[in-house]
Amino acid sequence: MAEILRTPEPPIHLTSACPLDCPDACSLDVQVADGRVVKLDGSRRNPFTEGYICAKVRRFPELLYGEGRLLYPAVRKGAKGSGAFERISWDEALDLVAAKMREAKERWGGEAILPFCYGGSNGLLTHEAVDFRLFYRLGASRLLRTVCAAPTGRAATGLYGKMPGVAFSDYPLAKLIVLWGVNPSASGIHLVPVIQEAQRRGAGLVVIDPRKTPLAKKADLHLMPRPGGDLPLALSVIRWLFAGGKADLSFLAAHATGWEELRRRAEPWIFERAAEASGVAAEDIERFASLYAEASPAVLRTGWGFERNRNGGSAVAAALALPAVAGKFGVRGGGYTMSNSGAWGVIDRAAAVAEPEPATREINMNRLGETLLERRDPPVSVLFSYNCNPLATIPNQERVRRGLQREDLFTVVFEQVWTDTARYADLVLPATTFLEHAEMSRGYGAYVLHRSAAVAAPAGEARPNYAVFAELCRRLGLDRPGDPETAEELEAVLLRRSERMRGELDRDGIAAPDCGPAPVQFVDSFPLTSDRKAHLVPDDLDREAPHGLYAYQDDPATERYPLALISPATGRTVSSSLGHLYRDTVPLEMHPDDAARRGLAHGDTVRIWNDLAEVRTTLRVSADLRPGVVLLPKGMWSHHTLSGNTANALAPDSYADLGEGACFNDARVEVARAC
Ligand SMILES: Nc1nc2c(c(=O)[nH]1)N[C@H]1C(S)=C(S)[C@@H](COP(=O)(O)OP(=O)(O)OC[C@H]3O[C@@H](n4cnc5c(=O)[nH]c(N)nc54)[C@H](O)[C@@H]3O)O[C@H]1N2
Ligand SMILES: Nc1nc2c(c(=O)[nH]1)N[C@H]1C(S)=C(S)[C@@H](COP(=O)(O)OP(=O)(O)OC[C@H]3O[C@@H](n4cnc5c(=O)[nH]c(N)nc54)[C@H](O)[C@@H]3O)O[C@H]1N2
Ligand SMILES: [Mo]
Repeated sequence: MAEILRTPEPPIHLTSACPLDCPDACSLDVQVADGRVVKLDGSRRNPFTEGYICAKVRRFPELLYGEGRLLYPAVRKGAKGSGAFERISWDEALDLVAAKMREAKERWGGEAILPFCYGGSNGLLTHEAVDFRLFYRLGASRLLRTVCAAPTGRAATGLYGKMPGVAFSDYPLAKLIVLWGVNPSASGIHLVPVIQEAQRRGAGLVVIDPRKTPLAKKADLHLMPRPGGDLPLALSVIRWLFAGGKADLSFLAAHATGWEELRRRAEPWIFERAAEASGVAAEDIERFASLYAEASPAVLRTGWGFERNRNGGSAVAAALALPAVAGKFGVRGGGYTMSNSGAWGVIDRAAAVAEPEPATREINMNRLGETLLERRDPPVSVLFSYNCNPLATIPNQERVRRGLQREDLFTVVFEQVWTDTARYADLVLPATTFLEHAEMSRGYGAYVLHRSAAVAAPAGEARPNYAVFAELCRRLGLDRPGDPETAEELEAVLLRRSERMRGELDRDGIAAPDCGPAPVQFVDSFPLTSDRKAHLVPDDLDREAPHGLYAYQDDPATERYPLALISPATGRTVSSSLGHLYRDTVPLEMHPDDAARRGLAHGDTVRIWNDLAEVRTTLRVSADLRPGVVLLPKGMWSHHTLSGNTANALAPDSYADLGEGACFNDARVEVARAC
C-alpha cells in the first residue's frame, strides 16, 4: 500500500558520457528517479554532442531494465545453447571460476585459458586494466583483437605513427570532403551536420562506397567500387598525381620517405586498368582525382568499411598516402581523419594493468571457431568472454557455435544482457553498464576524455568489470599490494603522467588531449614515427603484406558465389549491442537487377549460402546497392533471421593483408528463393 501511495520523486539530471563504440564520445544528460534511469539525451559538455544523441542510445533504459538484462550469476542447467540456467550466488560463481581456472592451469598450463574480449564499447576502466592483469598473471593465451581496425591501425601506424587527424570541427573549412568507406549517418551521426555546413559554404563532397548511403545521395560525386576494389582506385589517383605534375614534391622531399617507391608501385595503375579492377568508370576516377588535386583545404575521412577484405590494409594505406602525395597537409581543414586514438598516448594504460605482458601464445579472435575445435597445444579448456559477443560478431559463425558446444569446454560469459553467446555459457556473470559504474572514456573521433560517475543503482546483482577481475585475482592468489583496483585508483595511475588532464577533469569533467582539441596536421600534429616523417612504403608493412604493400589481390567471387555480401553498421545497434531490443526479421538487401535475374521479388523468403553456411531471411529489393552486392547488417542476433544465423555465418575467417584483420566483406554468396 505504502508503495502505491508514495508520490514518485521528480527526476534529477545527472551527467554521464557514452563509451559505446562510436567516434563521437557524446556527453550525456541522464534523468534519474529513485535510483533508476528514466531518460537520457545529449548534453553540451562535449561541444561536439550539441545536445543530441543517436536513437540507439536513447533506448538504453530498455537495456537497463528490460527483459533481456542479465541480473544474477547463473549456471547452465540444460544443453549448451538451450538457455536454461539456475541462479547461484556471486560467492559460488567466483569460487567456480577460480576453481576451473586453477584446474585448467594445473592440467594444461595457463594457455588453456582464453580471455575473449574486444572492448570497443568500453572505457578505460573496464577494459585493458584489471582484466588484463588477471589474465597476464595467469599466463593465459593472449588474444589478438583483430575483428575491427586491425588493418586500418597497421596502415595508420606504419604511415604516420597514428598521427592525430583533422578535428571534425574543422571540416566546415574544407573545400572538398572525401568520405571513403565510412557512413557517418549510421556510425557517428554528429559528423553529418558538420558536412552539411561545409556543403552550405560551398565544399564539394565525394563518397566512395558500394552503396548509396544517405550522404552519397547528397554528394557531388559518388564512386561505387566493388567491395575490395579501393586499392587500384587509390593507386591510379596517386599515379595520375605524379604523372601529371600534381604531386607536391617539395612536401614529399621534406616530410616523407618511400614516395619514390610508392610512385613506382602505382605506375601500372592507369585509370582504365583501375576501372576494370574496381568497377568504377575511368572518367569518374579521373574526376575524383582532379577534384582532389584542385581543392584546398581538402579533407579525407576514412572509415572501416574498406579494410574488411583481402586488400584492406593496402587500400587504407594507399588512401592515407593521398594527402601526402597531393600536398593537402599544413592547412586547417586539410589532411585526413582516421582514428584519433593516437592522441591519447599520455594515458598510461600499462600502469592500470600493473603487470608486464607475458610472451604466451597468441590467438587471433577471427579464428575462435577453429581455435576451440582444433587447437591442441594445449586445447582451450576455459573460455572467458566479456566486453564482446562472439557468437554474433566473429566470422565463421557456425564454427564458433560448434566450438561453444564442446562439452569439455568451460565457458564463462560476463555480460550485461542475455546475448546469443551467453546462452552457450556454463556460467554467466552479470555486469554493470556505464550508467551503473564509474568510467573514463575517450573519443576516437571527437578529441575529448570524459570522467563519469555511476548515475544509477546496479540492476540486480550486476558488478563492474574492475571489481570482478580484482576479486578473481584475490581468489586465485594473484593480487599484490598496491594493485590499482577501484575506479579512483585506476584513474590515478592512468593519468599519472598528466597533471593537466587531471586538472581539467576535476574542473570540467572533460579533458582535451595533448595535441589540443583541433590540431593541424604537419603544423601542431606530426607523424609519431621515429623521424616525424610520413613513411609511404614502411618496411614492416611491406614485409607483412603477403604479396608486399600495395599488391592487389583479385576479387574472390566465383561462378557459384558471384555476389559480394557486405555487412555494414546500421542506426539500430552498436555492433550487436542493443540488438535484442528489435524483434523483427532483418531482410537481405539486393539490387533490382540481381533480384530480377534470380526471379526474386521484394518480400520473398530467400536463402543465402556459400560453402560455410546457409542463412534464411526475407528479401528487400533496393536500388541503393551496387549490382552484384548484397547486404545483411552487422550486429544481427539469431532472432533476426529465419534460420537463427547471420551474415557472420557466411563471412570467411580469412585475414586481410595487414594486421590479420577480419574479412567480413570478402564473403561471396549466392541467393535463391527458399522453398
Ligand atoms: N550505429 C552504429 N555506429 C557505429 C557502429 C555500429 O555498429 N553502429 N560501430 C562502430 C564501430 S565498431 C566501427 S568500427 C565504426 C564503423 O564505421 P564505418 O566505417 O562508417 O561503418 P561500416 O558500416 O562498417 O562501413 C562504412 C561503409 O563502408 C562501405 N563498404 C563496405 N565495403 C567497402 C569497400 O570495399 N570499399 C568501400 N569504399 N566501402 C565499403 C559500406 O557500404 C558502409 O557504408 O562505427 C562505429 N559506430
Ligand atoms: N558481419 C560483420 N561482423 C562484424 C563487423 C562487420 O562489419 N560485419 N564488424 C566488426 C566490428 S567493427 C566490431 S568492433 C565487432 C564488435 O563486436 P563485439 O566486440 O562483440 O561488440 P558488441 O557486439 O557490441 O558486444 C559487446 C558486448 O559486451 C558487453 N559489454 C559492454 N560493456 C561491458 C562491460 O563493462 N562489462 C562486461 N562484462 N560486458 C560489457 C555488451 O553487453 C555486449 O554484448 O564486431 C565485428 N563484427
Ligand atoms: Mo569496430
